[in-house]
Amino acid sequence: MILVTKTHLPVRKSFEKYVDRIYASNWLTNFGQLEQELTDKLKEFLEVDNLLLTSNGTLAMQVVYKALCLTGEVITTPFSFVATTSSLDWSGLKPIFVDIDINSLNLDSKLIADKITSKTSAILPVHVFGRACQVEEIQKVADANNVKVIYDAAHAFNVRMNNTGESILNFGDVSTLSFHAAKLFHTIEGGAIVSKDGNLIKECRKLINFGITGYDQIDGGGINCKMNEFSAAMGLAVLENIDFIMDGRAKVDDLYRKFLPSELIPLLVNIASNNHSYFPILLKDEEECLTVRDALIANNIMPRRYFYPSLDTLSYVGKQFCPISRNISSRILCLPMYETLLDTQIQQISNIIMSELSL
Ligand code: T4K
Repeated sequence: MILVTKTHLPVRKSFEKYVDRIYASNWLTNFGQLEQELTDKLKEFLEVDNLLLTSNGTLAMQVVYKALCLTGEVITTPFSFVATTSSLDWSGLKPIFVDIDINSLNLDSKLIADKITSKTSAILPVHVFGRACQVEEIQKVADANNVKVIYDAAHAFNVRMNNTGESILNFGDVSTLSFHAAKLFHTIEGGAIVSKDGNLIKECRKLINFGITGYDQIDGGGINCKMNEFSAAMGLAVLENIDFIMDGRAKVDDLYRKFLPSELIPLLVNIASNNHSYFPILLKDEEECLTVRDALIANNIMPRRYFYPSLDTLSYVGKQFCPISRNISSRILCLPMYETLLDTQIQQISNIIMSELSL
């Protein structure tokens, strides 16, 4: 079976060398030495000023909403994983959807201003599939309307601006990442909050540990979403192989582009690098999408409909309608993407797709 992705497992010895340190210290969670070491290594690797590890990417977002004291409405994209919307709902915030740009598949920055009201407290764009949003344009709208910008950067590990090499995580007020097992860099379950604002990260650090500020001091309402030491150990071991992972995925991406017609492959944005976190293809319509999917499944290949359904159709978001997102959602498929996918497998997947197309 070829699944849409395959967790990168470092060789056991590499993981065990960190696990041995956990056994030696008898310290399993609550800001341990490996959590600190991974924080430092990720800050250095990603070239960001402040980074706080969390237990997953969803709670990272919810902690940020709380730290920024968001209220009312948050403008966001309907084309994402459900956590982008559900995290708002869990925090008592109303998602207001703005449709996506057909090329980047990200929130269309030109449509944001029209949806801002007196209740809007923030904009929550997603760098979907690791493709950078129009960060400058979004910031202009946010500044003009005095609202915060939180990037759901769950897919955007090590994405950098083409002109400066700067991390995409440095834009907006804050970015959140997911380090789930299905991500190119992972800590089993995990996530991170990144911001240039050290005070915001300090506030988030308090919030992820129940609001505890000292031995017998609690300041405000917090939650528990710290990263444990076993997750940090996995992250440290995976980070040792990050070049292999990223180079391998770039080669898979190149081969798909060689075997598949460019009409199937959504345009890449050109302002930032591609981290090859996903390989989406766009079929003519939903019927063709399902035909291709079923043909792949019949051959034990499991692509995924990332992201279907369009989030503006969720039952709990009220009546909202984003036609471009609905259209894209109905005909997109993410093909298997991971560094150890074989050339022969990429060829086989491409052949099956080609045989089902009416090009
Ligand atoms: N924002 C965005 C834009 C996101 O995409 C996500 C998560 C979040 C926020 C929230 O972050 P977290 O709270 O999750 O940290 C998966 C992931 O669970 C989820 O993290 C991810 N996005 C989403 C896009 O994909 P599913 O339901 O597709 O997972 P699942 O179990 O079907 O796994 C997908 C594939 O990954 C499998 O076919 C094979 C591979 N896999 C998976 C697991 C669990 C492995 O090889 N090993 C594994 O252990 O959601």
